[in-house]
Amino acid sequence: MPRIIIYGDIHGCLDEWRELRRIIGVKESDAEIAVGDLFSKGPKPAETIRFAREHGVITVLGNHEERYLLIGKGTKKAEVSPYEANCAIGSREERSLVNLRGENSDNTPRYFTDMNENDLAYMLAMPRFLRLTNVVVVHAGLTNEIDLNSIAEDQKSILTHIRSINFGGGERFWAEVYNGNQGFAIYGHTPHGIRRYKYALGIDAGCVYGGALAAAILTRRGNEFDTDAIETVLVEARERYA
Ligand SMILES: [Mn+2]
Repeated sequence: MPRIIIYGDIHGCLDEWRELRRIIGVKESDAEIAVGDLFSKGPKPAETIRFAREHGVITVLGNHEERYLLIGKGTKKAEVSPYEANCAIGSREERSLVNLRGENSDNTPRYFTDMNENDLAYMLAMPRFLRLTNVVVVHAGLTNEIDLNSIAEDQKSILTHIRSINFGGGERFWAEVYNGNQGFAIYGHTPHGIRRYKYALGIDAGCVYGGALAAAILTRRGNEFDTDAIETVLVEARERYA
């Protein structure tokens, strides 16, 4: 039976990702999804993007891809702060490939020049979330106020950045208070390991920090997925990269 395999934050840890895929025994018929942050901090950024593209992996936009695209637009690195940026990724015309390569930019990450136009096109096409009937895949998380069918501009960066929120006068991790109104959420971004909440499952096990790379494997139950039977698989980091 075809599987849906969802990977946590890879951050350029391509060797661990290959090993994880080997252990899972990924087949042609499986669908692969990554929760975003394919690069930054880790050893093989451009190679990881290329690998994802060439293997037909659907990657949900992470804050690092978002930031990369904003910098490519000409926004100075220091000016890109999570909530003010509001994911202001412009039109396709604004995001010229020359700028995205960083050829006109002072804050050019080393790996810009390793990427080709297909890699960039892959990044530009990353969705902010993926809905799979009763499951939603998002990089960082959700709030109970967000309606993914009509998400406001100023809510978009929440999906790529959220960690704690104000709730009842105190700070709480978003997933502790999420009521599941957009579906069962599978997310990365916060490297706290495999963590299960009533309506969410975190799968960033901090590979780039010397932790592990995780995958969640979904099993179908009719048209939906059985969120009580999500299998998780982990591969330990080969070293601490960040
Ligand atoms: Mn992140």
